[in-house]
Amino acid sequence: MNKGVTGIGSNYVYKICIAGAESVGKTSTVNRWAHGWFRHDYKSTVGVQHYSRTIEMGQGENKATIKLIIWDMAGQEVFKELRKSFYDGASGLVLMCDITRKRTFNQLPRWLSEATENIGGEVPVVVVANKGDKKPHRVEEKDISKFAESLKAPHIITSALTGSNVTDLFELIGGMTHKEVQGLVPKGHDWSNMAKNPKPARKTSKSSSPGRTSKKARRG
Ligand SMILES: Nc1nc2c(ncn2[C@@H]2O[C@H](COP(=O)(O)OP(=O)(O)OP(=O)(O)O)[C@@H](O)[C@H]2O)c(=O)[nH]1
Ligand SMILES: [Mg+2]
Repeated sequence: MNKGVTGIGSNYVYKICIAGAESVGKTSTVNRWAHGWFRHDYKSTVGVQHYSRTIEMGQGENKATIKLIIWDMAGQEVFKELRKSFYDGASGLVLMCDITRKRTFNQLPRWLSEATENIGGEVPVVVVANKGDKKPHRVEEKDISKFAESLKAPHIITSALTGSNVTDLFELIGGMTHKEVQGLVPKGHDWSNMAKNPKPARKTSKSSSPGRTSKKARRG
């Protein structure tokens, strides 16, 4: 299995899949990160879209230039079969729900199973609740946190509209993926002590308990 491609010198390239129900804001979040813009109308993704951006990680000897290739999956049910082939070779996974739609949160275990089965092994996971700007929030953060912790994953609340925590999200999954693929942490590493504040605006250090996919992930 391809667990990410090691580039030349300090350059590394990783494939990250972003999965979750239709209209949770996957494409919007990636567009915010890769291009810096947001569109209010909904144009569902057909199949998959690709984005890439290079980020700098670490300092001193640990400094690395990392290119993330994001595979933005179509969330609509009609693309279920088509999606299967898109997960191959992914080194990291972002599971996204819409914090204003409980159903999209309840479906995350199903998305995890789909990704895990088709990636064919364990990869680091970040659980994301998007549309943090929008009210009412119908998914409580404690439930998001509990689910994420069950996967040993960090969770983060983002807004593609305002850009809140979007950069943090990709730095988080990029860093986790890089460390795992390059063996900077042992395989199966428990990320739960990784310091990452998903809510910088509040200056409260919400714990991040990073995680990974597992073949034993429960189905939803
Ligand atoms: N208020 C608010 N709206 C958002 C946010 N992110 C996305 N949206 C809106 O939600 C709708 C769906 O966004 P998309 O990014 O297309 O959702 P998606 O998950 O890619 O959907 P599929 O491609 O069908 O799987 C669009 O109308 C966006 O403008 C957000 O953070 N806040
Ligand atoms: Mg989309």
